[in-house]
Amino acid sequence: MLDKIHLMVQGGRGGKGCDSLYRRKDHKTIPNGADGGDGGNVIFRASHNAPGLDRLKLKQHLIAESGEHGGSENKRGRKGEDLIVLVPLGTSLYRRENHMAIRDLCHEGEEVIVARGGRGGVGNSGDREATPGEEGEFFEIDVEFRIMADVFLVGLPGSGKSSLLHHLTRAHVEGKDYPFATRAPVIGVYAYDDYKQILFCELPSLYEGSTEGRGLGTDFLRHLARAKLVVFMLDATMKFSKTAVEGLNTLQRIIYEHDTSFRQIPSVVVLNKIDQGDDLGKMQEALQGTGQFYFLISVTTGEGVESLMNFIKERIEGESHA
Ligand SMILES: Nc1nc2c(ncn2[C@@H]2O[C@H](COP(=O)(O)OP(=O)(O)OP(=O)(O)O)[C@@H](O)[C@H]2O)c(=O)[nH]1
Ligand SMILES: [Mg+2]
Repeated sequence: MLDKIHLMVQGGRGGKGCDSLYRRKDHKTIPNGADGGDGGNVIFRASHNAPGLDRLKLKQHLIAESGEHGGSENKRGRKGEDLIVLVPLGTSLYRRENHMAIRDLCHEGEEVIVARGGRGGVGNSGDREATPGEEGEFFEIDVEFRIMADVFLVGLPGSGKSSLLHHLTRAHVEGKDYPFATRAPVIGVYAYDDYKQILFCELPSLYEGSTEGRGLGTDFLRHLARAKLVVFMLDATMKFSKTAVEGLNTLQRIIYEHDTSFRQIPSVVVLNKIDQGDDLGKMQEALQGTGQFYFLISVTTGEGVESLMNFIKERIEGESHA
């Protein structure tokens, strides 16, 4: 899935004002040229039905319709149609020249004018001087999509993120018996109490080498920007870290180095596969020492999962009432 693209957007050109004279029977000339129509605006609108950014990428230059030229006999030019560009919820727009944010579009129907159409020219009626229409605004913009989910699963390779996601949401992922099986973010919806839901997102795995571009890199971490809660997934069988705390430190270092503001996101530590781990008492003690909320679970046996979910529900519900 492509989630960062560069586009050129341009408002429609304003229609020309008309320069026209009407000769009356008494030979007096009367100017009767009308104004041109304004050019259309380029508007970005968030929609659940929007295609991915891949589709927009195919059309790199988006231009709204021009206004019609003014006519004689005071016939005003029609305004150009606005060009409405549908983008998925979670899209952010930036001016390319200075990377200034234009707007985050996070709610259905939310919209912003990105390039205004040019004003239509003035016609000569009423003895004004006829003018051409103005050009529409032109901007180069960066369009970035970040997944809108409540809870992000961030973890060591093979720690059981896909297994947990599938267990909770029936998302179309499966635990795989090899690491780095999840190569792109996966979303699942956890539904409870008839009408409530929590959106989960599994991100590809991180480990020591990720920041050197090994494994799957760290680009996908920008999706965390709108996370309400991060779950740090560790593996009690210690395949990718010597101890639980070392694994946690690795994960935290990588995401906080990626963006220091991620430190503000509430988090919880989950040590999975306790059905297979040795020396759980020691691990628990070490985790206790980090001052983090933590849960010991096994997705395979279901142990601890309910307590974890009660914690998550409380957190997310608290967040939405805040
Ligand atoms: N014993 C045991 N095995 C588990 C548990 N949870 C997951 N597994 C197994 O661990 C392996 C990896 O699980 P995944 O869910 O694919 O792990 P992941 O974190 O999504 O891994 P990647 O995304 O591929 O890096 C699979 O073979 C799972 O069946 C558990 O609680 N206990
Ligand atoms: Mg996975």
